[in-house]
Amino acid sequence: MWGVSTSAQQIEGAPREAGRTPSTWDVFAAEAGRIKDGGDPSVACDHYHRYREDVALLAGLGVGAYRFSLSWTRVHPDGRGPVNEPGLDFYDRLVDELCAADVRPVPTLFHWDTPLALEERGGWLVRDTAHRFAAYADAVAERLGDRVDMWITINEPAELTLLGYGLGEHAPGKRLLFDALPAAHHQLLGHGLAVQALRARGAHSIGIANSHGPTWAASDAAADRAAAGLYDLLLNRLFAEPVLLGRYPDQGLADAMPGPVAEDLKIIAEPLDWYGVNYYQPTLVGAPGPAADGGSAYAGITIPAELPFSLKEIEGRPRTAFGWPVVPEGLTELLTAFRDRYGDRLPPVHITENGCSYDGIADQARIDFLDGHLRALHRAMEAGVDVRGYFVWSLLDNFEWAEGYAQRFGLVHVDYATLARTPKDSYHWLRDAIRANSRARG
Ligand code: IFM
Repeated sequence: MWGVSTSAQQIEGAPREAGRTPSTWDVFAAEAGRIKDGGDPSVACDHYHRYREDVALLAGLGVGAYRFSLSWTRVHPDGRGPVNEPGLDFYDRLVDELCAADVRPVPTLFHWDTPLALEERGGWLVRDTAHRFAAYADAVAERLGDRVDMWITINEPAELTLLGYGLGEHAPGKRLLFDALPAAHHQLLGHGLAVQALRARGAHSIGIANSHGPTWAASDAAADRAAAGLYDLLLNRLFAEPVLLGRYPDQGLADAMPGPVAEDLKIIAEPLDWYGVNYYQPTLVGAPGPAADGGSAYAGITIPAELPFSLKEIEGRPRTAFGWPVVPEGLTELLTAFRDRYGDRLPPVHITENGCSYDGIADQARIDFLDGHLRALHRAMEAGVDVRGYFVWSLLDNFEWAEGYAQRFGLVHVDYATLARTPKDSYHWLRDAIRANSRARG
């Protein structure tokens, strides 16, 4: 399955249309100094009004599937019932348009934009949010379930936990360090409850989109290897193992979680039809430096010295405009490691995100990136990993969170002054690759 991905907060704009209320990101972006260059998502790509043009771009690209997310506050402006039908109408129209263009709609229910009304009551630090999320999943499935058969519950709970609640670099801007762990548990619980809600509405293709990457030790020294193991625990195993194995990878982590954890894990481990992996890069990890260093800087984010690891630059690789190293073979390594780690507990895999930021419409560097990663994916498949789909991040240049509009991940260029869309060279390259691949497969 070939697809592309986007998310509501990053492309839609129209923050007050049809009864929508603010999300955590609307409020966070309005605070001085939070977003590079002072950008905010209030217009973004204006996809809310231009979705027909964007669906035509999808059809022209020839993808079979489109992964988008719903803005929870369009559906539940107060974070709870009753449903705001005019808000849900937008997704009804979008799904109709996709079906008419023969593009399979693949909605993600939650991609970081928590309703402000829920954040004010504790957000993902409190258990109630998981139950509110399940009620929202039920409402969406009731309306769209006649045309949608493939669902994603949540996107990258690791990033929301680490960047949003741990380090305060993303909304909701809390700097709780390890006290952020309950946010991970409640997102995972919300995921499990949403799987139950979707299945009760007849859904039969459900997955999660977790971000994963190999973690490499900066050296063979025991302290570096221990730090890399800890980072692997926090980025990969903390989010994969509850879902795939029904347990936390480490008793210390389980003990840090609130509520009836053993009972919750049974819900979190509801069997999935497939497992979504978002892959961008490996991480090179070392022991923490001296506190006087003030921590390590990584992709624009400062890892405080009090955390038990430091992140290092991977040298000798091409870099994206974001400064991220380009390491396609990390995708092969990651997928084969997951297969070895989880065996038959790992369902078929979809790559739910992979992509890069580069400037320009003549974007040969993006073509090289995609080409390299598709070859790496192919090698994982040859090694026996059951991969069913590949979704490029992203269809459009868009609001890249704390980076504002500085990082362009799109196959389609967006002129933010005029909102004109211009397909880049990579769009045409991918269209041809999809065509050739479909012919090869008959
Ligand atoms: O833009 C983000 C997306 O929202 C989540 N995954 C990573 C992308 C690039 O940073």
